[in-house]
Parts: sequence; C-alpha cells; structure tokens
Amino acid sequence: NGTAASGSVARPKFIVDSPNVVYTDSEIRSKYTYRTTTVTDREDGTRVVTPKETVYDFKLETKVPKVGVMLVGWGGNNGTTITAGIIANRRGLVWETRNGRQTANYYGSVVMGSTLKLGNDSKTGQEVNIPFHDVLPMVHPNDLVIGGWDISGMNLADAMDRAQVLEPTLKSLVRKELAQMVPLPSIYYPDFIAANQEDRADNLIPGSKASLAHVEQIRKDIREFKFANNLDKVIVQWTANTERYADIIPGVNDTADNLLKAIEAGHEEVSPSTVFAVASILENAPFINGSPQNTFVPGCIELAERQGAFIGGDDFKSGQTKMKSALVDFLINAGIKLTSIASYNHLGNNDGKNLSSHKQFRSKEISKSNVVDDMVAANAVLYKKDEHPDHVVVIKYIPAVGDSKRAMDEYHAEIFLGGHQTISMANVCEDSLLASPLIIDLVVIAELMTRIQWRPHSDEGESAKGYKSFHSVLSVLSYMLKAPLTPPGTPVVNALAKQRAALANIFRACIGLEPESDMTLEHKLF
Ligand code: NAI
Ligand code: DG6
Repeated sequence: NGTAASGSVARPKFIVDSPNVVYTDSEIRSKYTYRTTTVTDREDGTRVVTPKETVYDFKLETKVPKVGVMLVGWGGNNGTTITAGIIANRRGLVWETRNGRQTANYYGSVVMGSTLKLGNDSKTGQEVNIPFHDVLPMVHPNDLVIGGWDISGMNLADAMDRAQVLEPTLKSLVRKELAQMVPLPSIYYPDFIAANQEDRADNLIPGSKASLAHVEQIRKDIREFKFANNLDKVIVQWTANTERYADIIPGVNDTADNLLKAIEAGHEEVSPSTVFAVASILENAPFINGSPQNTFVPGCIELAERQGAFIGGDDFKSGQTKMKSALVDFLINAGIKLTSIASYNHLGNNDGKNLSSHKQFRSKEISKSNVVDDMVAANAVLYKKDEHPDHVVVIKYIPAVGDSKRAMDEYHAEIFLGGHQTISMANVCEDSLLASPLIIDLVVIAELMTRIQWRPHSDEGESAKGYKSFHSVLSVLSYMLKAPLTPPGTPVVNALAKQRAALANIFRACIGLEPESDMTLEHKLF
C-alpha cells in the first residue's frame, strides 16, 4: 500500500563563505559559537550577569534520503487530506472551484510556504529571503511515500469522501490513486477512544489490550513498508483519534523496563498510541504524536533515550491555539495584563464527535489550556507568583458544520490606570486543511534532525570522533505542537515567535550563521 516516489538528492542552494564552515562530498561541517548569558544572585543581594560562550561543531549529512511516512489514522480527515494534497502537488494538479482555477500548493507549511532571511544584499543592503526549505538540504514532500494504519478499512478514496474536506473536482483527479490505498489493520483498545467510534472499527489486529504481539506486528509493518518502497527512513506519525489520558502507575509505565513488562503482561493502562510509539522506537523510526493524550509516559521517553530514537509531540497546533501562542506573547510583552481567555469552538467532523466524549475532551482541554503558562511566568511585573489569567476551553460537536471549525475567542486584559481591553476574534476554516501541512513540517524537520550531529568543539578537525545526535525528545518541533514535549526537566516554550526563532537559528547554526538579531545596526549607525 502507498505510493512510491523516487528519492531525491537536494544540493545546498548557496555556499557559506566562512572559515568556520567546511563542505565535503557528503557533509556540511560548522564551528559555531553559542552565546548565552547566565545570572547569579549572590547572598549579598548582588545580581551578577555573565556572558557565556560555548563552541560546538555541527555536522549535517547532506544526502537527502528516500523517506516514507506512516500515519496512524491514515483513513481520517488529516490522513486523507494530506495524502490527496501530496499527490496533487506531485502531479502539479489544477482544478476548477466556484472561485476559479485552483493550483496545488503547500500553504500552511512553514517549511514549504515560508521564508527565512539569509542576510542583506552586498550591493543594495536589501534583505535577501529564501524559502525555508532551501536553508538546509531537506526532503521534498512530493517525494514522501505515504502509508499507514487505520481501524477503519475503507480505502483512501472513499475515506476522502467520508471526510468531506476537499472539492469534488480535486477529488475526481486523485480518486483513482487513492482508491488503491488501503490502511493496514490497527490495534483498537475501546477504552481509550470514544465509544462513538466503535462503528468504524472494522480493520483490526486481534486483541483488545497491549501485547508484545501488537508491538511485533507494528514493527513488522514498518519494516515491510520500508522494504517494499525501498526507503532509507520511515517516520511514524499519530494522527488517529484523541485518546483519554493513561494513568501513570509506578511499576507499569514509569520506566522503560516496566513499560515493556506491562506490554508483555497485557496491562490495561497501556494505550494504543504508546504501543505504536514503543514499536517505532524499537525500529528506530522517529515517532510524532499529533494528538493531545499522554502517549509519552515516562517509560516511553526513557525507552526512546535508551534506544537513541527520536520522538516528538504533542497535538498539532493549527488555528485557535497558534493564534493564542502569538497573541498572548504580544499582549504580555506589550506590558498589557491579560486577565482572561475564553476559548470556544465547535466542529462537526469525526474529531469533534470523538471529543464529545468527556475523557477524550479532557485530553484536548489540557493541551489547549497550558499554552500561555511560560509567557505569564516570565512577567513578574504583571503577575504575582502563581497568578494566572482565567482560561476556559469549550469544544462542542455540531455535525452540520463538518470539518469547517468555528473558533471564537475573547481575550480580556487590564490596561493603563485600571482600563480594560477586550479582543474578540472568530476563526472559521477547514480544520484538516490547517492541520495537514503541519504533518509535512513535522516529518521534514524530524527527518532533517536525524542527519544533524554535534560535539563540543574539537581541534581534531575532520575527525568524526565524539559526535552525537540531538536529544531524543525533539523539542525543536514545538512550533507545530500545542503541548510541546521537551527533554525531561527542561523548560517548555510556547511563545510562537520564540519557537520559530529556535527552529530557524538551529538551522542557521548548522551552516555557521549567527542568529538573526534584527538589530539592523547597518541602517542605524552612520
Ligand atoms: P479523524 O477522526 O478524522 O481521524 C482519525 C482516524 O484515526 C480515524 O480514521 C480513525 O478510524 C482512526 N483511528 C482511531 N484509533 C485508531 C488506532 N488505534 N489505530 C489506527 N487508527 C485509528 O480525525 P482528524 O481530524 O484526522 O484528526 C486526527 C487527530 O489529530 C485527532 O486526535 C485530532 O484531535 C488531532 N488534531 C487535529 C487537528 C485538526 O485541525 N484537524 C489539529 C490538532 C490535532
Ligand atoms: C476542536 O478544538 C477540535 C480540535 O481537534 C482542534 O480543532 C484542533 O486541536 C486544533 O486546535 P487549535 O486550537 O490548534 O485550532
């Protein structure tokens, strides 16, 4: 199952002219000075601020591999939409809509739709911006081979109709190809998703609780997909229904060994998404969780660290929450005291149906609610310790509106001398058309991260000694995720601008470029 596309070799679109950057046939190596500032509060009350420099070597493998993506929940709205979207782009399709002719594009993908400032033109001084995708050699989404699992055995063409997201004219152009695609059977533990999903569960691997046999079957599916499509790498992404939270139980899912034992013993508190994560980790296939549940129980994170496998999550950050993580950053950094956020939304797709069940809604409520914590905590001028704005999240299922989600938000804030500012906004969009491009970004960036290595700077130069990968938990994916998973004990950054800057500046470091400071002193100091 799945469409095979040929792998591609992308070459750097520019050369960095610096003694700190070396290009070889297969790598870009950079020496990079990371500048930070430490703050020490002394007992005598003096605060000492010290600039700090750490020199790293980065090395990036430049050959772009042939990559496959396996979606868990392939037959859902996101799964069918992204599959049709990639085919439409790959074939350069154009279709009629009531507004005129529409050409396939990747709008909504940071990697494919946004640009990055490279520098200033040496003659004119004007900014030079390049596609984000061209900053480092990345896989092109058109070359991704897609496959996956679903508890519903419907072929992707019929599932695309069921999703009610795409224009009929586009659907007719991709129907034949999608009809050939049938999701692999999946694991279904009814207690984890809403009871209202039962009627679509007709494509199942036998067994209704975690087992080693389930892990082995999923591992086999990944290996066979890789082999059948002649792939170098497979990335697995959960875009299946939101599950309820799993209880964290000492001895069950608190350590890697306990989790593996719990799976072997068929413990009821191990969720399908955790089983998929464990199988992917054991296959060294990066696993990304696009839903809000706590797939990454402590034992799962420990297992990923132990295996040196990459994981990322949680919950795609598409519309309402992306706006929240930008707007709250703006308000609080403008010195305006945000006092409440009321976030209401209704939608009528299958995601909304699943979320109409309380335990699944609760998972989503948590991921949608924690997104302002770091911004509030950073401003002790406006907020006392442990003071938070009121924050309520409501989701209602209204079948008639289908995938067209309505989100209404009210931001209430205190301004100068006791005045108030209330910002109300309404957002209407096809939910899956906002979320699907994030699937691409997560795959493309996660794959790239598998090719980057670092070490403390060494004068041994070309020697490959001492290099290692980034931490298993890919917090660099945070921009695309509502509740970013970070390495245990490290801070979570929700502010959208900071998340994008981290992504862009890590990429720049790999080619020996300083972070973009936006100081533009060259235009200010004459
Ligand atoms: P959907 O309900 O249309 O698709 C989910 C698919 O997962 C269904 O086809 C279902 O049969 C399948 N499924 C359920 N349990 C499974 C299992 N154990 N193994 C394999 N397949 C399984 O939902 P949609 O709209 O595609 O969203 C997918 C997920 O992404 C949801 O959890 C949603 O909350 C999350 N999400 C969606 C966003 C959006 O804007 N569409 C944004 C943020 C997160
Ligand atoms: C309703 O909230 C359903 C959810 O699945 C959301 O549509 C999805 O999580 C996207 O949420 P947001 O806040 O990023 O627009």
